[in-house]
Amino acid sequence: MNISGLEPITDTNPLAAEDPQVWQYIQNESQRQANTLELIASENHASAAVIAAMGTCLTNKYAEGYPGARYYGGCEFVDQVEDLARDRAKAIFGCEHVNVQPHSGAQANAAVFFALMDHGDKFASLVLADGGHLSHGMKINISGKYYQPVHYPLNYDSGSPDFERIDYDAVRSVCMEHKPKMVLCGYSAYPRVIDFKRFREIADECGAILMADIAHIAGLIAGGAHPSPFPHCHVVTTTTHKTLRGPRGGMIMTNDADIAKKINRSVFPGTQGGPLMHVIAAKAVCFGEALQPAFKQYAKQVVKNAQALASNLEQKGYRLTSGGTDNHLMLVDLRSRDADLTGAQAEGWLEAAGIIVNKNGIPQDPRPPRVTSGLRLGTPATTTRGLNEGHMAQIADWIDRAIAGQGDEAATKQVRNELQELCRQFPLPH
Ligand code: DSN
Repeated sequence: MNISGLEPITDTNPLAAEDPQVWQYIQNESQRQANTLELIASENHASAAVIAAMGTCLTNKYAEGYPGARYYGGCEFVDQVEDLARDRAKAIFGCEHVNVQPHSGAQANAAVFFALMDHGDKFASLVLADGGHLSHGMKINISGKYYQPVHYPLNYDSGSPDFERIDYDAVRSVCMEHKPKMVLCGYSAYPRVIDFKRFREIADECGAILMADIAHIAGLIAGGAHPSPFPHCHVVTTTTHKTLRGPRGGMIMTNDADIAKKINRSVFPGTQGGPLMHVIAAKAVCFGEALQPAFKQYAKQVVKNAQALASNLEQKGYRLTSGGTDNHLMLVDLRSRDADLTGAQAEGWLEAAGIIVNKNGIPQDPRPPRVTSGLRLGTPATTTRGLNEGHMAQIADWIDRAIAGQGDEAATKQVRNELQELCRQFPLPH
């Protein structure tokens, strides 16, 4: 890793002066981010303003409770911050009730489950291995231990035009058979548009609450590049740091006053204590950015870039699950290039060349999660950097060369040198 050009340690930076070791590690990470291309679909580059909000005195404040009803004195200004964050989120997503306190997406999901289901209740979701999330019913997660997941399938018929897409008829069958208390849609590795209206029809037919976890696509929804879960879903969770490009954190939204009341009690004191007010301030800043017209352009460009990257990879012979993408991510089936190639190998070769990705299982992957047959690639971070469809053709070429080189030192170095020139031309926003 090239970390030359680090700023010298000076006593004008309080962190550098007090703890040069931590400061140095942070500088190294900053240089790593600057000198590589980030294609992890769940990562992004937050703005300098978002990052500045997190490094403030709001971290000092205890504010258990909600604005106007706290268990601590001195909350006048943090109340304003939390109200502002909630109001901006309502304006972005067009909903009536928002809780901005969840520390993460998994915490938000746990709070919704705790609010709306009893121990042992059934819920329907997509299994992690098919693109779901660990908090959607993985056996060793609280969602799979305290509640009963029943999983609906994708279409597994390779001859079907809907291969590897949500099979809505099968969702309906599973839901009508099991009568779950909740139906959960929204995924971590699913490249296609989600039909929230169809999910609501199924939920209504089987008498279930409809929950959407829009962690991955929240920024696309905010920017009008993916349909909204409202008014179809009863409750919606998200993270704020993926396509939404804010601080690391979670959020829960609903239009139902009764659900909102239960959710608020479930977040605090049900599953969390004091909110992270410095992070909530950064959420407010992020939401302010998402309300700007430029964010619509950003969201649309994320999708255009993903589609450009997808078609360039397909031209090079890589099979993409479901045949492409409608959103910010794609799943590459590496076996289409070489039956023995694994996600773990490709992830390592790409990282050495300066392209950061994650290995990812593909639907019905015979290999275990630490190996996998696939890669998940996404364009939120490179789009933030200012890259466009033309750059995606170049990136597809680098990906292909790095994989074909199988870690060969000269081939890897060549890609890395070319890529660093692009990184220099498109610096990070912070
Ligand atoms: N770990 C996240 C992702 O990468 O999709 C989901 O929480």
